[in-house]
This record gives sequence, structure tokens and C-alpha cells, in this order.
Amino acid sequence: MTDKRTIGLSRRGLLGATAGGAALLSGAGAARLALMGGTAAVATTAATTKAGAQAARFELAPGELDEYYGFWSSGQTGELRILGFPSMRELMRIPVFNRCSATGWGQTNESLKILTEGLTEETRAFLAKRGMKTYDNGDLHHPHMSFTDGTYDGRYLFMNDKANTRVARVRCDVMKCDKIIEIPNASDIHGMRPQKYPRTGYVFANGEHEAPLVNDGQILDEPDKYVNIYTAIDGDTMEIAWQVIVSGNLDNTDCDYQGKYAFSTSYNSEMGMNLPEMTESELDHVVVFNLAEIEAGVAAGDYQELNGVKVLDGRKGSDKKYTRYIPIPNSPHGINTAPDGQHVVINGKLSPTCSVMDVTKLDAIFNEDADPRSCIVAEPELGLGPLHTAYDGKGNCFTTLFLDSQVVKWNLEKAIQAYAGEDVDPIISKVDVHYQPGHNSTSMGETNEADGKWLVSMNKFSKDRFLNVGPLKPENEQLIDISSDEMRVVHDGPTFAEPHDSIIVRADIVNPVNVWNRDDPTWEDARRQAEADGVVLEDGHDEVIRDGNKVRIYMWSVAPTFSLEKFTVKEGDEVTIYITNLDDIDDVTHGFCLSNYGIAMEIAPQATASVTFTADRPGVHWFYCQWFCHALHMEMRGRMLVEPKAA
Ligand code: CUK
Ligand code: CUA
Repeated sequence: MTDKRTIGLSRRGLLGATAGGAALLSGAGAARLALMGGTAAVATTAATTKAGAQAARFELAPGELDEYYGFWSSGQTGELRILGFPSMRELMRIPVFNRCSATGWGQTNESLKILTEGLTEETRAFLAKRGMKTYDNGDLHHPHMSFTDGTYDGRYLFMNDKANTRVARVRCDVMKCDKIIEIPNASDIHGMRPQKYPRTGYVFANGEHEAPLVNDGQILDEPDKYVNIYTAIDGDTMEIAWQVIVSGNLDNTDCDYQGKYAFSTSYNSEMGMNLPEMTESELDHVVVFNLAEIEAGVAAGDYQELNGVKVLDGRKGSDKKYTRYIPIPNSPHGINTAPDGQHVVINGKLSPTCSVMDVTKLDAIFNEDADPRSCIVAEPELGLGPLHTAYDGKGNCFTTLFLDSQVVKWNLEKAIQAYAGEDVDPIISKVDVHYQPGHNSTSMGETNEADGKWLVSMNKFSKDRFLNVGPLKPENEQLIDISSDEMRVVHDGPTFAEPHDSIIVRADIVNPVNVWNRDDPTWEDARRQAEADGVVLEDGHDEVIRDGNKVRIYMWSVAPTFSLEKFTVKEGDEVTIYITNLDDIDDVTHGFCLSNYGIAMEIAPQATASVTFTADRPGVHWFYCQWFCHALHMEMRGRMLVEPKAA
């Protein structure tokens, strides 16, 4: 036994409390782990930061630009991040499900509209009882770009919120979130992918946790009354197109390059409610959704309407052609469509295998009652804890092995040959990563333009890889050069809690503007109110409009001044401040921070932003620009006088 093997074992030993523990809970799981012993014996390539002989360049000189955009989730932080790639430099944070102190996201009227308008009535009422308009937290796992003809089109980014069952959209022209919707009937949206072909089209979203269909507190321990919901959202309107009830829970989802099928993994086909129940059976499943049949079912009225959504029944045993259930070992997690347009890798998690599904064989299992497993064309044994797979566009797959703390590179065609009985080994190489990888992403890897240059391994644990910052450690996103068969770790990138997933998009596809367009719909409400008040936002006038106890302050900013140096309101007034930034120069963003009122917002060039508050603190209150914009930035300030109510 080699040293590497020993290290592998001790690392696994350290992991007793995590997923290894889950596998060990059942006797079958323990037996499986023992069986898997042989898989780790493949030689590993040593992880190295040594200057590789022909390492591709990832460090940029000052002023050099990256070749790719990286769009990073942030997990429970709730925001979307933009990285330059491959330098791994963080460029921007886009608030989505979180609140943001810098930009006023969650505080401005424009952001509050986006954060609240897509919530269900029931959620709004629930939040109101807690004195809230929207949730403060989110858990953003999966950022994906809209597609046209199988590749990214630079229009939108879509992302899920596992914590509060939402899906959001970010506009790529301004890199701001413009829509957030709550998904009714579902519990906790986890997997999410945009339709690849012919375009997005649908955004598919998995409810992860099963719940009683009518969840009113009457049902707890009656698993047969629990269901799970698969949702298709119209990516253009952000309205829900349809939902399908499925058996088992749902984890991750993807779809094909033909525009015919979508599919989801289920790690709890047992519909168990606790860990031993959930991991009991050796086989879980992938659910395949037949888009044309579902659309025909919607057109034919074969649905029930639940909370305003058309819900079709695709449960196991239903005689419809909406779904098929393909048995897969065991608690499969990630599901990733290969750029060849034909194969889909299903990552076994508690099984050391990945299952390869051939989408050209799916018609048969819908039409001929063929064995659902007949679409499985390979099932290579790769190592412990396969979670997600990425592609190089050259027929190779890169699968993260959570328990082995490795990435394995393997060949799809050889795996298919081995499954057919040929004596070939699909595994090309393995590399140690640090530590416990979840998702991984290759450059353009989830499109038909995968270019095989870079892989990022998104590792859940960083342990000793960085200076110690206390008990809470960063994650470690490692950059791996995959331009040759021997994978080389070339960079460690710490990130804060907890990016699950990322996409790596060629820079020419993404073309954001530098300055807002004055006609932008973001401040449509402000524009309409201004019109009603006889004010033109962009003509450089300021106004103070009193309307009962409502006061509307219109002002503009040009570095280094606000148009109003002071204004007066009365205690108890409901004050709305509209600011239009008339600067139209790149990067001259102003801010508006009203001190000791808890108010701050960003106003980017040519944008309008507004905020509403009650003036219930009498006195003089300074407002100031909090974005360093000019040599006289400190002087960019003014006063609000709040006159006390007559005693
Ligand atoms: S999940 Cu996190 S490692 Cu939410 Cu895509 Cu697999
Ligand atoms: Cu405007 Cu600082």
C-alpha cells in the first residue's frame, strides 16, 4: 500500500462526522464502503503548486484582463459573485437574496419591489406578522446563464434559493437582479438549470424537500401523503409555466441539447423522513421529464390548479407519459449533461459509481415500455463520494470525489466500452484536492462550446491551506490546469460561505454597459410618480412635494454635489427621496447615506434610486455620498431638518 493510499484512508477517517458517517449508518452502507476499497488504488498525480513545465497562464500582470467571467454562487451568503477567471480575482458581488449595506439592496424602493412582488400572498402575510416585507436570508446554490442553441447567450443569469423556495434572475447588461419569484407548492428549491435548446425558454427548478401537498399542519408522519414538485419557469416572463408532482425527493436537475427532456436526481426515493430511512435502499432514481408530453397535458387540461399553478401528476405508477423513473445507485446527487449532446452523467454519491444515461435512448423508455435502465450505457466505478461532473469537450469527464478528496478524470467512450464488456479502464488520472470537493466547473463546460482549458474544484473544507482565521474557515476553490492528461492544481482560492457552484463563461459573451440607460424599467415607479408630480427626473431640477403627510424629495447628483443642500420635513412625515445621478462618466457612482437613519443606497451613473422612510427622529441629520467619487467627495453632503411635532 502506498503512502498516498494511507493518506487517503486517514483523511476518510477524519471525516467520520460527515457524509462518510451517513454511508456507515446502514449495514449496507458499511458493506459498500468495504467493497469500494479497491477503487482508490489508482495512482494519484501529486497535487502541486510547483511551476509546472507547460502550465497555462493564470496570473495576470497589473491591468491585464481575464479571459473568462466566473459567476459564483455564495450559498448561505445569498448573493451572486463575479470573478475574473482564471485569475480567480473577485470583481463584484451582486446582492440577490441577501441584504447589502453598500448598495441599499433590500432598502431602496426599487430593490424592495423586486424582493417582494414575487412572494405569495401567504408568505407576505406571514412576514408581515414578523414586521418584515421580505426574507433577510437566502441560500444561493446554482447560478446558470441563459442559453441559445446549446451555449451561453449573455442575456440573463438564473439562480435558486434553497432556504426560502425562490428563483431569481440577474440581467447581464447591468449585472443587477431584476426578478425574484417564490415557487408555490414546492419546498426548498435546490437544483436549477436553464433549458439549453432551442433557448431558455424554461428554467427548471427542483423542490428538494417533500411535503404534504396541502401543507396545513394536519399531516406529519404519513409519507404517502408527501409529494415533491418539479417546476418549469418561463425564463422570459419569470412566471411559472407548469409543475409536475413526482415520487421521491429531488436534488439536482439538468436537461438535454435536444429540447426534449429534463431530468432530476432523487436521493430519497424511499420517501424516508430520517437518515436511516432515507439511505435504506440501494437504488434511488433519476426522474426523466418529457417536455412535449407535459405541454400536451397542460393543453389538454390534465392538471389541477394549485395556488394559481397548473400541476400535473407524474408520480410513479401514473399511466401518463410525463415522467419515467430510472433506478440509479445510490442517493445520486449531481446530474450533468455532456457537451456531446448525447450523454448525461449521474453522480452516485453513496455509490462509488457514476451512471451514464444516453438521451437518444429515452424515446424508447417512454414509448415502448422498455426497461427504464436500458438508457444507461455505462456505470464506471470512480472512487468514493462522486458528487458532480464537468467536461472538457474532448470526450473526458472530471468528477469530484467528496470522500476521497480527489478529482478523477475519466473517458466517456472507454466507460461505455467497459460497460459493454471490453477490457478497458476509463480512469485516466486522479488529483488530490484540499479538501472534500462538491461542485466543479470547467471553462464553458456546461455548453456545447466546452474548451477543456480549466477546471475549478469547489472544496468544502480548507483546513490548513490558509492562515487560520478562527474556527470558521473559508472554502477553497482550486484552479486546475486540465490542458494535459495530468491535472495540475495551480492555485488555491479562498471564498466565504459557501459557494456551491459556478460557471465559467468566455468574456466575449458577456457585455455589460458602463452607464445606465435613462429609460431603464428599474425605476419605472419613480418615473411615474415624478410625472404625476410634474417633475422630470433627468432635467436637473429639484423639488420638494408635500402631499398630506407624505413628502417627496426629488434631487440629482453631479460630483461633488447633491442638488439640495438642505430640506425640511416634519416629524412623522413619510419621506421618499428620489436621487438621479446625472453623471454619465464610467465609474462615477454616488451614494446617499442618511446618517443615524439606517439608510444608504447606491446611485450608479445615469440611474435613479429612491428610498422611503418615516421621519421620526427630529433634528438636523446629515446625508452624505458614501461612494468616493471626487476630490471633494467629503464635501458631497447636505442636511435634512426634521421639525418636531408640536407638543
Ligand atoms: S449542491 Cu452543493 S455540492 Cu446545492 Cu449543487 Cu452539490
Ligand atoms: Cu459622490 Cu462621493
